[in-house]
Amino acid sequence: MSEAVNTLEGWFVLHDVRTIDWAAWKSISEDLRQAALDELLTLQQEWSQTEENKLGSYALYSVLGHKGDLVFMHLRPTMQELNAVETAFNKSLFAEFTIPSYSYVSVVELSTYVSSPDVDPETDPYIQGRLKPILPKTEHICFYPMNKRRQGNDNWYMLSMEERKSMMRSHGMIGRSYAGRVTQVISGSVGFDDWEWGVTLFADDPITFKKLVYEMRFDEVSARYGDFGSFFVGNKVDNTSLAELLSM
Ligand code: 76R
Repeated sequence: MSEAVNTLEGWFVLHDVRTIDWAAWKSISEDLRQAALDELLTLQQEWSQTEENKLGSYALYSVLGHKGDLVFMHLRPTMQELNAVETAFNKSLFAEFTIPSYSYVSVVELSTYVSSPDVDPETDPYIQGRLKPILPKTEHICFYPMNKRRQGNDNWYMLSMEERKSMMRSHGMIGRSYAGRVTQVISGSVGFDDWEWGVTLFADDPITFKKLVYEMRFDEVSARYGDFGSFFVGNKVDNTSLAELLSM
């Protein structure tokens, strides 16, 4: 049996994609729409406060295409807290005008393929910061789930630790050449959701997503062992653009 890599886990993650029921939203009064928006802004204020207190993080993007209209990304220290955020939103007036279209449950994960053995992950501020990330406020988000392939001769889980380490090193080198242009949050979802990882990328220029993902396709770990789910791409929504997006 090959040796499993040791992983470090941080905050739990929920990607919650909603489609707006525009016909229903349009059919209610301006006052009711305003009340729903105000309540949503109050929820957002709570989420921002949690983020300021470093007890979680939050991002809201409007999704392009028919896969959904909004993606809420929440991070919390426990599954209970994450579930509470989801439930609070579901009880809100605005949620009555949304249809859940996709969700993904995972936990921020760092593997130790390329980590230094001299560092104590429990106390190292850099590692702790990556495990409990405050999400960047970039203009765009890109999310997709993925697996490592287990098929015939292409079985990631049958490779030796040394082989996987060397491929992950090459992967990390490509990633690092995008430093400053993209921030990635890798979250593990084995046992939690339908794929093995969630990949969330943040960038100000959406072309960076295309370039990075394309370049990685040529790298062995993605070319040979990567299987990918649906891609979601979105634009940042702040309070002003949220009001605009929802105005009739
Ligand atoms: O943690 C680290 O930064 C060290 C190096 C590193 C690891 C261990 C790293 C760096 N990644 C790691 C693990 Mn990654 N990553 C992806 C995708 O589309 C594709 O082809 C794959 C999706 C992208 C775009 C990406 C970007 N990475 C992983 C794992 C877990 C593998 C396992 O445990 O078997 C997955 C699934 C995965 C997938 N990666 C980086 C990036 C980028 C941009 C970096 C550089 C980060 C930096 O140094 O700032």
